[in-house]
Amino acid sequence: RALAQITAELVECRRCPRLVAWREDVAREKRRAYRDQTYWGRPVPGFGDPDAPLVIVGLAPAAHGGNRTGRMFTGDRSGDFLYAALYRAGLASQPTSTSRDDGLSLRGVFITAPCHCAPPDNKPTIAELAACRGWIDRELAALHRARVYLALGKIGYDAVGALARARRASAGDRAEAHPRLPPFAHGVEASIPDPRGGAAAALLFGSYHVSQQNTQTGRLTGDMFDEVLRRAVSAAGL
Ligand code: DU
Ligand code: SF4
Repeated sequence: RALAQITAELVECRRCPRLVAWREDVAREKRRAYRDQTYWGRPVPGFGDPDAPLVIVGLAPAAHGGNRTGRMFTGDRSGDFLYAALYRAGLASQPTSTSRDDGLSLRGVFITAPCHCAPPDNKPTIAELAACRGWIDRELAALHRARVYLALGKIGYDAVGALARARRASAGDRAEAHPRLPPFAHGVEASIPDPRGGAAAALLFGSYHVSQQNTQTGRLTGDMFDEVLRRAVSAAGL
């Protein structure tokens, strides 16, 4: 299967020296609460339904979340918020996500990120995002039914927009066929060229990121996220 092949190659990637050092340092030093666990400490593959029409695009794995468990949004507060919402929407088999073998499965949705390794301060550099772009590009290409994208935060939003533009450019499509990508905002919705290179347009939604910084301060509430998710789910025909 295409995704399994991508995963097998991705987890060996050592292209970004700063991120390789960080993901391995964090895995060695650990957080006290997790000191008995073996951290993943590698690139974190996308996760979910290979037949998904809806793709959620985050930012990067968290140092003690995905970088510990080896699965996107698993084992941290962002994941608690996200998977609870996916469960409410009927897309996740359970509301919690604690480890790679917790039995969670997704239906209709796939989750990935433009940066597959945990970055210091949750901030990949422009060069690291550029280096990692080939991986998400391949993942999307393997998601043969993907047509609606829900980006969590500006970086994921711009990354999907850039992939879509690159596909259009390589297809020789006319620029005026799609309006300029509107700036990122919570609840924004944009028609974009298919990031998978197909002829039909795709749809890109933006939401504030599900990080604690947003969910603990009330900048992003469960209701606000559910509302955008509901629109994306409906557009995806789920
Ligand atoms: O068992 P598998 O088909 O190789 O799937 C790998 C991985 O993906 C497993 O942890 C469940 C998840 N998954 C899912 O969430 N939804 C699907 O429809 C298929 C697989
Ligand atoms: Fe490789 Fe991406 Fe990790 Fe860089 S961020 S080392 S390109 S998987």
